Amino acid sequence: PFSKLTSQPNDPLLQLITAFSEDPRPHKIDLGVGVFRDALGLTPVMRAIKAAEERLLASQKSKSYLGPEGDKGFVKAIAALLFGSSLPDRFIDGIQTPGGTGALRLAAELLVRSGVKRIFLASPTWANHNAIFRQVGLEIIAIPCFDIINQSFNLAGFIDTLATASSGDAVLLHGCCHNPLGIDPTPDEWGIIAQHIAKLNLLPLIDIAYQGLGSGWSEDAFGLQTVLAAAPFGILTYSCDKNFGLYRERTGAVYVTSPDQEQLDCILSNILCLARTNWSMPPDHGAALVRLILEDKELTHLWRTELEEMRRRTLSLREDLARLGQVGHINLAPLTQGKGMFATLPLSPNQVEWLRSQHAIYMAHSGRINIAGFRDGDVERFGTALKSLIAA
Ligand code: PLP
Ligand code: TYF
Repeated sequence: PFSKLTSQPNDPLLQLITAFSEDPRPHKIDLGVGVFRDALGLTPVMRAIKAAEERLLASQKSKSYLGPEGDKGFVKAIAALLFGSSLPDRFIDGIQTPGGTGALRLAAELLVRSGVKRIFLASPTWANHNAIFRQVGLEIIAIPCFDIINQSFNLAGFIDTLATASSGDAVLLHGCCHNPLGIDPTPDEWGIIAQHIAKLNLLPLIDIAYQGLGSGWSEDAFGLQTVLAAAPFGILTYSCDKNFGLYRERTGAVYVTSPDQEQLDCILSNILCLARTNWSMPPDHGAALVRLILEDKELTHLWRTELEEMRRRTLSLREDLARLGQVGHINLAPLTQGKGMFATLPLSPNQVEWLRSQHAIYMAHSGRINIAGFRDGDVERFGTALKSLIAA
């Protein structure tokens, strides 16, 4: 029965994890998969998470089923932090999902169920966005609007392509810390984007997986709040896997915003139905920890302090990189304008391969680097490697 199948490639980003770990060179640098790392190159469990785990171990009385909506306290706590009082004219509800990926999968299936045929997105985007939308049968319209040489967002280009959308089409936006470019619209640009989305009657789907790692917790929510306030309906997909360091615990949520409660209830009943057929109910552990942290002042303070340390480390690495300035055709100075862990450099796949074979520097084939992957002293070595690449 399987003779019609053809072999599929592995995710090239996830393959880098194995390739890096098998490389015996001690000076190797891992700028590949997008996990936060400290100055030693480690991704430790956050102290707030460890403390919450101790409390959970002591207090959890049952592991009985919760239901397809997952941990309601978690969903409510994230919504409060994410939306605050920014959407007084909207009704909001959501459910817990297995990571941001689970949220995106449900959102994509909901779009198809609702009769949406096309989704517009700024290109390039996270590879899994394209894969998920394609798999559910949505047509993807790529919007070319990034200038990688100058590390800038081309608003006019974005709006020009968006203007070709029809009423009812969806548009995907990264809430903050764009993956793979690290280039986000400015607050003014968010305002203009929101106006166009509302005027064209498009359905915004906002994916946010790095809240608190860009400009700050509330600053990082400005864009999504602006868009969701302007459009009558919206979908938001959320991941806690970076900002709570939960990764393999698969912790996320999907929310819908609506101008009236009745329609919201109907949409949510469809989301619950989709969750049941995909995974029945989400894994509990990560969401229980996030809830314990957010329901406790002390743990919230500890977590916010750690998150801010992570954000500052990424910022200071951006500054270190920017100080390298112009290296051949690559100008690293604008990297200070970028947000979050990622930046994409104008490197060809051959050049990426060369950096790996000659200098043990690992990054995505697209030229994307995970800025948090630099340990102390690595930025200088990276600069030297780039110079020798340009000279080669
Ligand atoms: N959305 C974006 C933009 C991401 O970069 C990621 C990365 O992991 C996700 C969603 C998915 O997150 P999760 O690991 O929670 O599925
Ligand atoms: O872009 C990244 O590196 C992260 C991690 O299939 C990731 O978002 C990468 C690929 C993948 C799942 C997670």
